[in-house]
Amino acid sequence: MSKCPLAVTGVDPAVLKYLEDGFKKLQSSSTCKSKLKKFLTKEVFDNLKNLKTKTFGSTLKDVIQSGIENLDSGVGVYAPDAEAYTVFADLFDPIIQDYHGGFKKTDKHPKCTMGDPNKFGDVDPQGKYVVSTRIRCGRSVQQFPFNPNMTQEHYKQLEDLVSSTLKGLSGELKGTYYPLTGMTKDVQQKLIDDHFLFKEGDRFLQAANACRYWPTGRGIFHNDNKTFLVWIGEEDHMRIISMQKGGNIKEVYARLVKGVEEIAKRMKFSHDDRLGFLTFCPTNLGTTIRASVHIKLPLLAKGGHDALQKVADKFQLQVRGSAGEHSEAVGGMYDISNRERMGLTEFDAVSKMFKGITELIRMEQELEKK
Ligand code: ADP
Ligand code: DAR
Repeated sequence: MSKCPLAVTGVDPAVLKYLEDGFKKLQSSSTCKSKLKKFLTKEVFDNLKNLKTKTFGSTLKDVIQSGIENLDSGVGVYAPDAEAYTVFADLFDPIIQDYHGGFKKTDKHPKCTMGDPNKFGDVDPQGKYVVSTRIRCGRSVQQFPFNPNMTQEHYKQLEDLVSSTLKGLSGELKGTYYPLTGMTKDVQQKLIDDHFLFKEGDRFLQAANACRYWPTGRGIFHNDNKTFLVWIGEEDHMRIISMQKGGNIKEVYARLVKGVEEIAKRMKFSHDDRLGFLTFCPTNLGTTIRASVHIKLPLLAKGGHDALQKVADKFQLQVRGSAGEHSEAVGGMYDISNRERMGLTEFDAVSKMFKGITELIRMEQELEKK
């Protein structure tokens, strides 16, 4: 019996059978390299399989089902509610440490520190390499579970709460909410193709039970210029986004800071003293910041994605394709961003991207001279 005050027992026998079969499938796979496989040892599995979270009754199945159904997952786990990070800590903590550059279970994420956006500038003033800049963070609204345990009513309540709160924004942040329900496929696809709206059908999220009742409760808020946007009900309850053409990190970050601070005056977010802001996926915990550029570095990228990632590793940067995660680069344009989001401040996360991209551009220019 767990000593965790947020844990209760009494898991349904059908869930236990799924877990036993899933554990065998995971352990017998010779190709799976997920962090789930690496850290779900028999001891951890036996410690956790009979536990549920106290408030929403989330089980280990809710945590690992995506990684069981998708053996090619990189991580393979999601948190079905805020309590899961505590109840299933034996699995989450080593995964967090492995992904976030050694953030140990005894480490404490720093207080939210946005810092001064004016310390940044334009990472590519000549506009030769950087096509656009995007900085986003995720927020989970207190009192709601995360995707796997959200009912249709939860999605409707979340959408009503967030969209009505965003109506209070003014100035550059003022905008309109567009629900996916009723949005024409043409409008939706144009927003996705223009990198404003989240894609649909991610098999990892589907297997995590993150797409139920779709498109109920899902949508996008954005200002007229589409430089300040908020996603509702995709992977996280909210993704708050600032983006624009070019490499002016200062302007993009300043707008995000203003937007996050304005929204934080109006809503309460799930936050943990040790882990920082809580999100559906453990890769987004802490600052939840992903600061990215769409960038063309033809000489550094001559060897393709993997070659560019090898260079980017030096600066703890992650390389994604032109349409973001799980996509390929089109026309030599890559999405490069900070990889780690925990154990550092929001300002540090953006600073890592700013410094890393500055170095990559310098390296590209050195190659141009040869
Ligand atoms: P997230 O950033 O929310 O983790 P994705 O990697 O799927 O999710 O990216 C979401 C969308 O944001 C995709 O359409 C992606 O092309 C777009 N995107 C990411 N970085 C940039 C950028 N610097 N400029 C323009 N669009 C971007
Ligand atoms: N499919 C998950 C994705 C992990 C990180 N990306 C997120 N959260 N969008 C995996 O384990 O590969």
